[in-house]
Amino acid sequence: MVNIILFGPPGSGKGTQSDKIVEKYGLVHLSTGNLLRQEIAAKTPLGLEAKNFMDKGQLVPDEVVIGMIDSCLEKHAASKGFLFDGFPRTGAQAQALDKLLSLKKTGISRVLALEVSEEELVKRLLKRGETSDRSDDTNESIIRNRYNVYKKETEPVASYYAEADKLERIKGEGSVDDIFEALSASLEGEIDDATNDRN
Ligand code: B4P
Repeated sequence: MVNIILFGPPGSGKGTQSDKIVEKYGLVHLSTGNLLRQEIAAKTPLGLEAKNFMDKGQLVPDEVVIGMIDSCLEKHAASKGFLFDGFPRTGAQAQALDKLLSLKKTGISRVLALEVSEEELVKRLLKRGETSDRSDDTNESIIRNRYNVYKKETEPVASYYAEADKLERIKGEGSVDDIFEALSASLEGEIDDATNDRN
């Protein structure tokens, strides 16, 4: 299995690039943001709880997202691998992911971290907020809160993967296609390596 994490602050292009990566490499896309928004749309108890946190730009409690990931891994047990988008976002989530993957005799192959300045992130998300129905994208102070939560709770997770020599930083500003090319260049080596390892 090849398991990739796409890491980065809110608005860095994780969702945008994930769609292109899963199409090219045939990985299963696991976006905790999308899964939570599906729960909200279906008005499930989990969705109603999550909405309270997301609307304020806060993280949803670890046990909620870890449970969602666990059931998705089970559902797609026979897949070639996973692309984790927006997960893990805390140290506890990173450790839980390692445990879940090791139970399946696999692990994280590579973490690609998109780097974008705060001002560019705010600009992108406010622009998306003009046309999307995402309530967390319409208010600048909520967007800045998401960024502050990222700096405090999520960014330190990068060093967890850097210590394991799995982290690669990629410039996330420029055209979508150029950024995808940089991600692909990094991934092709990784996916080839993983395939060769099995041979
Ligand atoms: P997510 O759904 O993960 O959303 P996001 O961080 O806002 O990034 P997204 O992937 O949607 O945006 P993208 O960068 O592609 O999280 C939403 C909320 O869910 C979180 O705040 C949290 O409350 C909760 N949540 C999710 N996962 C969680 C977890 N694991 N634990 C706890 N809580 C969790 O794109 C942004 C915009 O930029 C788009 O409009 C796009 O078109 C544009 N864009 C992309 N690339 C561009 C480029 N190169 N140039 C210009 N614009 C670009």
